[in-house]
Amino acid sequence: MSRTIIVSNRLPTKVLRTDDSLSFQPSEGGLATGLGSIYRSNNNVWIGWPGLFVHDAAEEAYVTEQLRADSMAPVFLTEPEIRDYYEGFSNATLWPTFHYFHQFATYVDAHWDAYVAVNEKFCRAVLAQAGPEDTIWVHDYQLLLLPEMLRQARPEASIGFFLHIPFPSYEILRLLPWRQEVLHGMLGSDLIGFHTFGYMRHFLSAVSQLLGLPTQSGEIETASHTVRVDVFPMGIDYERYAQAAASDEAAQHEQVYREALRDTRVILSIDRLDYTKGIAQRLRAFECLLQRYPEWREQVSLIMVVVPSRDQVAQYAALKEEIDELVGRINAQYRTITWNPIQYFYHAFPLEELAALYRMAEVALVTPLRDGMNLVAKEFVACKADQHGVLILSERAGAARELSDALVINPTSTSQLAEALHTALVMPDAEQQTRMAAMQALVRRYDVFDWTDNFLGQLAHIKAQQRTLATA
Ligand code: GDG
Repeated sequence: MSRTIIVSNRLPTKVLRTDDSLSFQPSEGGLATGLGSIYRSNNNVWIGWPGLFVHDAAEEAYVTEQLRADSMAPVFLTEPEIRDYYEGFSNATLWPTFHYFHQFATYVDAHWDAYVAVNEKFCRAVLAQAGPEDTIWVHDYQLLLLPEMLRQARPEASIGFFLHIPFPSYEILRLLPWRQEVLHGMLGSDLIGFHTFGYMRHFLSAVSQLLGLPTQSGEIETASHTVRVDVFPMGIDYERYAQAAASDEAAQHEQVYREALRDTRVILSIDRLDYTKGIAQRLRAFECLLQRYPEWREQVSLIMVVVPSRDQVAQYAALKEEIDELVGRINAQYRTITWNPIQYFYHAFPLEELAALYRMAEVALVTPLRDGMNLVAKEFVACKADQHGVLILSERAGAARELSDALVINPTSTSQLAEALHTALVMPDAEQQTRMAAMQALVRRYDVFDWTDNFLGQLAHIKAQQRTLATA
């Protein structure tokens, strides 16, 4: 019986070293939820890095055995590999380039070499698991070369690839010295998925201009096979968020928060620390709101959750400093004895508390400068049982293609953002409800399970067509 093999840089379980023992912690990420029912059924498997540097062969065997019991197969990476392949090429070259922050990108040959070598390592790990009839679904920018490596080894395999971040325009992609290699790597797939039509169009244009391959109606003819390219906007586990927000636990948290905030109205901002997320711009817009509309002083609080991420990298450390400084300055200028404008947290919250924040916020401020999709926007919508609340959403988040009932803004404009905040705070209940109901219907219908079914369904269909053609 054919199996489905999921491949991503990180496994959905993180192995942590505490003193002398190891602990296994499940990841809460959207991908882990969406694919949870897939990799745990039918003898399927998820291949990826467990987030741990193993000390010796015995430890490696122990971790492998533990993960095997939960349908996972680890790829062990060394510290130099993580430094050069992950922090280097993935996060300091591809991430900034694909998010249009090319001024932050470094182009280091040794990082590229490590990227190739680690993709090869993943390839060996997949080949050790995959039979000729199996379906292999590769995820994200850390593994762009893997589909073609797999294709070389298994010409008949069924290979899908999904990119979770934006695919940039041709003019940006061509800054990358290894642009052709990257495109060839992706084209090993039978099916390539993107969050939005725009990303797909950029990819097709890059393939045509840089590789000279014909691209017609979402299909690319390579020397060996046809590659189908399509749009699959990723969703969330709607019911999980709706239920978490409706739980007694969330209601209790909300009550505590409301008392602490003295019933001021709440604007919510939640992100990983990243320069793509527009966190500093958001703070300036909040400051502009307080300046321009003094009537909101002491009436509104901004709850800002920033989840630590990549803070060893220079740009991230600088951003953290900028945020600390802005928060300090704005709070110092506007606070009163009984009111603090910004409640700033530099740590993650457990899901129930996060749901309580979503539930109590009247406005969610989701204003990335670039974002593949942005799941926070969808989670906020899922948590609004009473259909009150306004989503302010950047036009440069993939989610804006679907959530057109949000207040869609250009995040570069402080003034526009401040006006959107004011509009959200004075929006009549009936309008909030109409907008929220429309967004809820969409986010509920196109959830993460629908996304998974759609992608794997289309991949199966493509393969079946290929097999029919081959035998005709
Ligand atoms: C990449 C792409 C694309 C955040 N704070 C807490 C917490 N979170 C969770 C959110 C959400 C997730 O983290 C963040 O997801 P995003 O989609 O917003 O952003 P990235 O991490 O950059 O993800 C992105 C995504 O892949 C999927 O394709 O949408 O564009 O960049 O789920 O809820 N979770 C908890 N506590 C927190 O404090 N428990």
